[in-house]
Amino acid sequence: MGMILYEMAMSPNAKRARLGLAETGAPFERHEVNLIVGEQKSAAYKAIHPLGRVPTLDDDGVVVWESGAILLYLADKFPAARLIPGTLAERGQVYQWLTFGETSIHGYLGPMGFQMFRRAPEKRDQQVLERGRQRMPDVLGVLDRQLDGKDYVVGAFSIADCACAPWLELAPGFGIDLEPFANVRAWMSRMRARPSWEV
Ligand SMILES: N[C@@H](CCC(=O)N[C@@H](CS)C(=O)NCC(=O)O)C(=O)O
Repeated sequence: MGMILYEMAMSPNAKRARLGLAETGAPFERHEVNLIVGEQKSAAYKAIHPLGRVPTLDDDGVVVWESGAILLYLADKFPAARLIPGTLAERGQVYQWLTFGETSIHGYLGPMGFQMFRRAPEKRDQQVLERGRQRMPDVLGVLDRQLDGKDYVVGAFSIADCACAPWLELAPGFGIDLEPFANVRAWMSRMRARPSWEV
């Protein structure tokens, strides 16, 4: 059966997992779950992801959901892909920035994305959008300083990059200006240039 990624192509959380999968070089099958028509809440899908969200990885019967967990699983399964560094100190940094991607970045941009993509313009909760626009510059400043002098978040490419980049791609469309964050912009360009970005 091999690896199957249940995803929706345009979902940034799914893109995190897909980036990791593409970086391994291993074959995998993509199964589109149509979130717009509610396929994620079907009984069949909830049998593999009880919350009814994407992404989910099914690796020959080993089912993992939560994009961060999928990335960690892939890093363990494919050591030759070097998705995570070797020393505990370096791995600690990857865990930190991977979690930063899930909490600090997704924490603001996820709810903004829900308003932007799932609500009609006149029904959008402006407080959610305003809070994200106010708080994200702090988050971006921290990431920008971390990237100073580095090609990727912890130096070498890792799953931390896969966890942080997909939501940031949407930030300008949500009214968040990336202009002041030159290191973030340069790193996003490097991410877009990797073949995995287009998979
Ligand atoms: N923390 C989860 C978040 C997953 C998530 O919220 N996915 C969204 C798509 S970006 C989803 O499936 N939403 C559908 C729904 O909640 O009904 C992860 O990183 O995998």
